[in-house]
Amino acid sequence: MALTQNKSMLAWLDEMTELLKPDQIVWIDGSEEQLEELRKEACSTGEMIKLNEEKLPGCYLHRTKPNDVARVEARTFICANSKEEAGPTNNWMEPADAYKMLYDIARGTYAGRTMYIIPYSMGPIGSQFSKVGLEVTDSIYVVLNMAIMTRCGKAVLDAFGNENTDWVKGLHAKCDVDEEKRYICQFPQDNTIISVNSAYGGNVLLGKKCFALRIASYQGWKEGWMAEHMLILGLENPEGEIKYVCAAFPSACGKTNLAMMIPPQVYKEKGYKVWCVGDDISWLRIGPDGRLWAINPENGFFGVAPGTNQKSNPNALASTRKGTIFTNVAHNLDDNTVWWEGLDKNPPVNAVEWKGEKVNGVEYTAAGNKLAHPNSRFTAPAKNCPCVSSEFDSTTGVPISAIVFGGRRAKTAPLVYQSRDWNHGVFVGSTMASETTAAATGAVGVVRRDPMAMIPFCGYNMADYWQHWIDMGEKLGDKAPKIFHVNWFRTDDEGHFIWPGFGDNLRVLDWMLKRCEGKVDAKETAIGFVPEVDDINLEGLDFSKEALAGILNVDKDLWKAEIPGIKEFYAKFGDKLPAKLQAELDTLEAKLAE
Ligand code: GTP
Ligand code: SPV
Ligand code: MN
Repeated sequence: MALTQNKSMLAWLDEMTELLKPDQIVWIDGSEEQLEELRKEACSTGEMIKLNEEKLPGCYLHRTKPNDVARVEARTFICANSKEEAGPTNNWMEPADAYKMLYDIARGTYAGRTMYIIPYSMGPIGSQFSKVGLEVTDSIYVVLNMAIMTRCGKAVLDAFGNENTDWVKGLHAKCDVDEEKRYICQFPQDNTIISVNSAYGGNVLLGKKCFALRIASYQGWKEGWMAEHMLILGLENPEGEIKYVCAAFPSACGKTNLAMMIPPQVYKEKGYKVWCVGDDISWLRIGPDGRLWAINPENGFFGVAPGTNQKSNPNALASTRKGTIFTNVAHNLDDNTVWWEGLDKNPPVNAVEWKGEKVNGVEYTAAGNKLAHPNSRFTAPAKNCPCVSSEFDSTTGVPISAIVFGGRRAKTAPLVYQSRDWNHGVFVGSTMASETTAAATGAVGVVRRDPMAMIPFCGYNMADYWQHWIDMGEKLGDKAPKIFHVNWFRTDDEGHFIWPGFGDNLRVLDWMLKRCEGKVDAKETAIGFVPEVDDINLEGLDFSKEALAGILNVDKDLWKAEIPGIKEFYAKFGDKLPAKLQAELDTLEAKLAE
């Protein structure tokens, strides 16, 4: 029986049923009993493997097809009414053509399968910030992941009501998981998402990147708010005051790690604490007090497994110890647990690598093979995180003091710098560059422009998006958060990371918040304000001031060499490039020539 009488929802579901021809229809009501039934069913078909109930209670392992392990940016489309609306950085398809092609691919593919209908809320149910979606899917794995990543079930529909039409349609059909026919399409003007021929994370958990970033960024533009690829953390000082920070880093560049880091010992002793509000996505609005407020629209973490360990990120690891779904990690057959590169130095002898082949893990890794896929992930409930913020379910969100941009740059970008003002900060975000990672298919380690870490996720023309940032800054005025840029990934001549990173990044956050409060001076350079060497606290850290000076250094020649790349990138936007960004570029060029 339908869980809602909402007319617009029922009409669309009729259309989907007619198109997809499922054998059965199951509404996801959000109850633990129903989810438990589905877990059992997934285990009975081999779709999931139940892990050691003592060591990892309520945890499961899933393997995707080897051709389906990451987001597919080349096959992701913004189906806006015109190519110009999608802009030069998005793939575009004419909406009518796209619907026809996608419906032809999906038609009848639920035959012999069940259509699961997932009602979900991005953001706490009933919050003014939140938005509702329906996802239909033929994958239990998707249902179980969405049940962790979102607030879902009957309660969402009850709060939504029967007349409301402001919701997002999401069709997922795994079809044959054929990569030649894989498409991830967003129709911003119709609040619609269609994803076919994949069964991997970011391509199919439609509430996440497809809705909460691509569709929501467009909605935010139209409605006067922002959807960003940003973590949200609270830093509590010894006086018990908490200041909140949002940070945008490209995929697999450290958001989850920063969002739940453990302060270095010297800070812990003084009473500093970090609270995690979100690790991937922020929705930001101007509050009644004129400040910028953020919520995390998600309810769980879909985090990168490799590199997560007791030392690098104990809070993330703790989050994965119960009620978690692991995807494409290695299976340790000795004790029915999981393993990944960087978990510890003891790969299991008796292992199944991520593609499903039984191997001797010690020999296999010694020969240079990876047991877990580099983009293997955990789906963990946010409530599992030992440092989850008490504001996690707040319907009004948290006020933001600082916005941080960052990426992977072996050279060029210093450890940290601050923009001169909001518009200069928008310029810094718009010219961000980072080395690509395994989070998307394609080459890894290639430097590309990734403005605000949104290149794969902006649902409209990026020039309009930058103008929207500038407009938001104007509305915020002197209440605007301060904008910074960080780079944890500077390398030495042997290619080793110089800065220790992880928990020690708090030392840099500390400087940023002191800057926000006007408690510390800085050195003005051509690219913005850089810390004086003595102002980054190195107490308790085996790291020399000379090394720090090295990674704070702004090399004018390297920056001059950046300019042609920025110009080339900006040129793609033609007349649409906001004049204020062109002016910032001219200023940078002039300052570098001084
Ligand atoms: P998405 O979930 O793809 O959006 O990624 P993310 O930005 O949340 O990245 P995450 O925190 O999962 O980090 C990805 C990789 O970067 C992991 O392998 C980490 O070990 C590594 N990493 C994170 N923080 C640091 C750091 O401060 N220094 C160094 N050297 N590596 C880091
Ligand atoms: C990212 O790639 O930025 C992720 C993982 O957070 S996915 O959900 O697959 O997009
Ligand atoms: Mn992400």
